[in-house]
Amino acid sequence: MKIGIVGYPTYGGSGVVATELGMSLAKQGHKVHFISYSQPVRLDVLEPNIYYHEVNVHDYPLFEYQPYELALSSKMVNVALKYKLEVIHVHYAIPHAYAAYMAKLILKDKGVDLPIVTTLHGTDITLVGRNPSYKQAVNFSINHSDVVTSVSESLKQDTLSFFDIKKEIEVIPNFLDLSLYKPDDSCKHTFAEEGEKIITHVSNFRKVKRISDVIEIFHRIQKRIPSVLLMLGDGPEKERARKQAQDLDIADKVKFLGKTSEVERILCISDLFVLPSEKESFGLAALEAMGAGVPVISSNTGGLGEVNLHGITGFTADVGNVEAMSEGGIYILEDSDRHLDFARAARKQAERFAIDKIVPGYLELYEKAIAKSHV
Ligand code: GMT
Repeated sequence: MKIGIVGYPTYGGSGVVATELGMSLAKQGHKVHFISYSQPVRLDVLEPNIYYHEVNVHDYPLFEYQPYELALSSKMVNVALKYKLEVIHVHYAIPHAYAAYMAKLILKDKGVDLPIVTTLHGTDITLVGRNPSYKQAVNFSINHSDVVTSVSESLKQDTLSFFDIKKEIEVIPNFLDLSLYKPDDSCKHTFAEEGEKIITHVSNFRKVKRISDVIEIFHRIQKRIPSVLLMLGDGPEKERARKQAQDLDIADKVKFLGKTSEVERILCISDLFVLPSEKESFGLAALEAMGAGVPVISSNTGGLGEVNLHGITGFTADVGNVEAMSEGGIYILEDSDRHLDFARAARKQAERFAIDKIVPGYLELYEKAIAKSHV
């Protein structure tokens, strides 16, 4: 199959899912064409069957805002025609689904029918998409996609309640490559003293992640359990978090590691993962921790409860309930047999989301969409 994939190239979850999906399809022999404004961070362009097409936005002094959607639609049309794409899969509705619809119309004018698959990821619905500035266009482009998927049941329900949706939404959860998580404690001493537990958080440090709750939860846990906090990723809330750690006098225990390519290795030496987000349609970061056999303390917002099973793989609590989240963390960490039970359950739950179980679902949808377009 010749497949186009459009997504964000950055560290955000939707970009990671788009990239991992495309690379997995390429390994199976499909020709996968990535279209984005820069090369996706996890994309290995040297692998066979992978092609990368950069969207270039031509600047002009008249523009205060560059017309990215226009350039993206044009690029989709050019790639579709040149490489005879059979389907195009866009990740994150804004502006990708809208640009894809325009590309579809242009192609139709040239006698080509290109089915569009749109995957909704989270904030494109729950935060940005419902904003009055975008709502009409998002609603329209979801309804005009040939196939729509969402990464959790919760996100599907949010989409149906925030928008006027006439399309069936298929839930295809996010996935992970379990072979990347290999138990190896050898670098634990790099971050923690003998007897200290390692607590980890990974995100893009946006407000929605409630970074100050991460620090507060750790502050409470480390009073009872000797531990360090590893903060992986980067973003707008990072400096505030650093200051909070200083004010709480725990700066020496909170280590900011920035954007790292060693996420899997660091998860494999972690004892607990913390994700207290305000909104989280799925929580891929939590799933990745569970793949490494790390119990998770999270909020119960959005799709997090579909990933982190309360009392089994970790604990969930209402957004902002740092007391319950830190008590849950202490309960898991204070008894090594109990910790092992949670860790094993976390890994077992992650196995339900193994890449080879989930990706065939996307292929089936592509086939259906292509078959429909030939009718
Ligand atoms: O919030 C992020 O980390 C980035 C964002 C994205 O779209 O890039 O993540 C969303 O998509 C991820 C992949 O499907 C989900 O795992 C995240 O839960 C979701 N984030 C939110 O809903 C806030």
